[in-house]
Parts: sequence; structure tokens; C-alpha cells
Amino acid sequence: MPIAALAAGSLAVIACQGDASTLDPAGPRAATIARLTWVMTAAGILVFVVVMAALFVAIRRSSSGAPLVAAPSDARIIVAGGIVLPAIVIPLLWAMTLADIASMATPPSRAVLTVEITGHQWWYEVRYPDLGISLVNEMRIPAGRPVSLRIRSADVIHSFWVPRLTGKIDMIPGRVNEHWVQADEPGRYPVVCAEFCGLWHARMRMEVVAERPEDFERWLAERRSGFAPTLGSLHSRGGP
Ligand SMILES: [Cu+2]
Repeated sequence: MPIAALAAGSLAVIACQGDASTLDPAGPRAATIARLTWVMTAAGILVFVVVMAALFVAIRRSSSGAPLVAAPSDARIIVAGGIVLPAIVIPLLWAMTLADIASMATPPSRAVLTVEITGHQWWYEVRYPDLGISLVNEMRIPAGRPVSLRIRSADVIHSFWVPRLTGKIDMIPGRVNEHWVQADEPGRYPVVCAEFCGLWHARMRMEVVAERPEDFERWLAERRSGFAPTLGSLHSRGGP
């Protein structure tokens, strides 16, 4: 039993790290989601412990031969734990969730760039409509700046998800979903498809490459001059 607990604890800690861990946020949107996750988890654990303690007391009482008829004082416990506590905790968590959803709806400052991402079975087409640039399975953005995303699909429903930067958003044929993303630091952030979309769904991957703004500007200038290295834009397509 201690070994199992140790193994479970180790796995839980390992899961907090890594390129695709939501518990290791690297942008404001993911940070909000991670904070809400911890608040919800803590509240859930607290309620679980209180309920288990009440259950333990009830079992002790029944096994000691005490009458199972509720005492008058039990009514107060039932009202406090069954009505007052949920009436406080649930609206509180609900209000926090609504506030976080509202805060994530708009970026902290004006988006510096618009990127159109189209899901295909099983790869991503990335277009910069204002810059005339197209990439495959890679999106370059400047770090520390919000980027506006227009998300769509060319075939079936996919779900665009950058675990360390932002939550999931569906890629739906015939519809454009507005989204935004920001990476606080330069780095490479994996993107996964979070909606089963066919046999090669698990291989539908791409990367967000966040660069220092000056490096991003240099990359843009190289692309425009036609001397840009095409590595990145010519990644092999996902699928068979
Ligand atoms: Cu997909």
C-alpha cells in the first residue's frame, strides 16, 4: 500500500511537468485555467474530507450501538452541511468560474497578429492572412504578445489545444471560431488534436514556436525576402 501511494504520488508529480502539461502553464490563458483547476481540486478535496469525516462518525455511532434515530442536534448538522455549505461553496465556485471565463474572453492587450488555422485529416494548415505566409504543422508567434486565432476545419470536427498556452476549441467545418493565444516566454509548445477525428487522430500534432519579438521580426523579413529557410513550413504532413 505505501508503495502504491508512493508510485501514484510520483506519477502525479511527473504529470505536472512536461511539454504538454496543463499544470505547467506558459501563458495567461493557461495560467487562469491551471489556477481554477487547483481551486476546484482543493475545494473538492476539502468537501470530500468533511463528508468522509461525517461518514466515519456515523459508522462509529452505529457500531457502538447508539440508536439510529436522529437526535435533535443532528438536524442542525444536516442543515449546515447539506444546505448552508453547498449554498455557499457552489455559488462561490460558479462565480469564480464565470469570472475566469470572462477574463479569458479577451486578450490582456490588442492582438498583434491574426493567424488562421485549418484542421485537416490529419495536419494543420497555418495562414497569416495579413502577411501572405502559409505554414504546415507549425505556428510562429512573438512571445509576450497576444495573437488572434481564427479556427476552422476542412473536413471533420477536430479540436485545437495547446495545453501549456490555452484551452481547447473545436475546429468545425463551415464555421470560424475566434480564439487567442499568448506565450509569455520563447519556446516550443506542442499542439494536439483533442477530438477523435479518424484513424490517425493521435498523430495530428503541430507546434507553436514562440520567439523573441526581434527574432520573429527577422523571420518575417526573411520570409518576405524569399530567402527564408523552409524547414518548419515543409514539415511532413501527419497521416499515413
Ligand atoms: Cu483531429
